[in-house]
Amino acid sequence: MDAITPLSADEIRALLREHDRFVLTTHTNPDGDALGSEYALAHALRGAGKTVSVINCDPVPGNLSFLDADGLFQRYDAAAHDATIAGADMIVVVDLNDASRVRGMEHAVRASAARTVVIDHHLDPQPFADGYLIEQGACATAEILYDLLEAAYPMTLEMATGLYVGIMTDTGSFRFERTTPRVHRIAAVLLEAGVDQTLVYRRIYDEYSAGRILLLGRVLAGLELVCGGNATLLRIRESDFAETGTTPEDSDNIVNYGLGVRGVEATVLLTERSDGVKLNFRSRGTTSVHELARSFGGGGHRFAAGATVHGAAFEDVRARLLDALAPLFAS
Ligand SMILES: [Mn+2]
Repeated sequence: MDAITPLSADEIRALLREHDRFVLTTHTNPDGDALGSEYALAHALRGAGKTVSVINCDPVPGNLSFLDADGLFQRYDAAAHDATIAGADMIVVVDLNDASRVRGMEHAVRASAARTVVIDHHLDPQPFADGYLIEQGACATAEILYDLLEAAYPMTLEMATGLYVGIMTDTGSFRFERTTPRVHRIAAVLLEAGVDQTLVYRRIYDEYSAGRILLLGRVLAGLELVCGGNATLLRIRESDFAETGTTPEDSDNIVNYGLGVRGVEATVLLTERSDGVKLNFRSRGTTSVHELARSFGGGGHRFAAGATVHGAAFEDVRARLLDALAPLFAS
């Protein structure tokens, strides 16, 4: 498969109707949009009498575990799940467009004869699926799913909760650039369906472990102003996780603190991992960081992107990063 075949929302709705045994999956380190989208789609399909397995390569982070109260999300294990993936008649991949981002599951997804469809809002889709519904202007995959599902399935509280989680988290709680009037109208429909917005926010952002707050303190203490005050760097060393009793999933969202400095247009969080350095890029909305992420082998969106540099030393990556950042603010 070497081309991207676009599918319309109507075509996807027809495929969802015609198939019976579904596997849903999403990217490594799943976030609120990834898991909320899976949650909403799984409940819509189950409500329509379909068999649905949600299988991800990584576990559900603690702050989103309220979506997993009924054990919906399964962590991929070849022995347990390859038969399910092979026996599915449709695979829906949400919030990613590159098969390598399902990591160890990639071979099973590619080997399955199931119809494989991608629903996503990232740039640079890679050919691996049978069809793609990609809207790069959508604030979240959950926004695309709302359009796909709302006319075809009764909006249950579970569906509305999943979609709200996806939209709330991917818009930075309704503040990022693509939070259009329409996104607020969708949110209104989801609240009318019974979503408790106070509870959802609290569970995701106000119930961190003490270790996470200690980790945040270390990151903030290490903030560096670079590029003449136009950018910041944040860092997490591997020892920071051990010493605060946290894991990499506890660093979700910390990157955004790098933009909270007057005059700063872009920020990068460097996270030291056992196999290299992970980079998270954020921009306030004028300077694109997408090409920068691509130059480190990653990708994402114009103003929010990521990359992982494998097998490289922390200080070397930092030096390369400073060289790559400088031209963005040269004029
Ligand atoms: Mn997303």
